[in-house]
Amino acid sequence: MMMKNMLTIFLATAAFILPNVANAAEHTIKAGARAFENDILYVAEGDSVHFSNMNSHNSVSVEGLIPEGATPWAGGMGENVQAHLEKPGIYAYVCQPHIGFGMVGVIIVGDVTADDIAAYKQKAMDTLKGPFRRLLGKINKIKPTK
Ligand SMILES: [Cu+2]
Repeated sequence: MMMKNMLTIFLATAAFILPNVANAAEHTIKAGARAFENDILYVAEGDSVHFSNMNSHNSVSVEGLIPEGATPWAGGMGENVQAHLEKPGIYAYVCQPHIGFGMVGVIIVGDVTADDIAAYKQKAMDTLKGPFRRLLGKINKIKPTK
């Protein structure tokens, strides 16, 4: 009985101290012919995303359009790269050979407000050039989570 109580206390403490580790989920974004599925994905802080079926594609995060201090990723062609999303906020990414087809996406990590989205959209409009502006269509579809 004593051991069981101690185990319960230990597990409760571990879950409290390590919420991201305890609850981290892995999501998959699949490369279709000329699009990511899903191209607008909502996940929790600490989750990771695995890009799959990347045979003739890549996934590269967009500089300046990931949260401050977040780790960027740059998968090579055909690489089923994994992104660890430790910082809350909005992450934009593209498939470099297919940006012009609109093969771009956004991942929303944790909670974002309407104000967060408006500020992100403004930054995107100010910085994205040429085919990268295809991202604006995805950003316009992001919904506040609180
Ligand atoms: Cu592609």
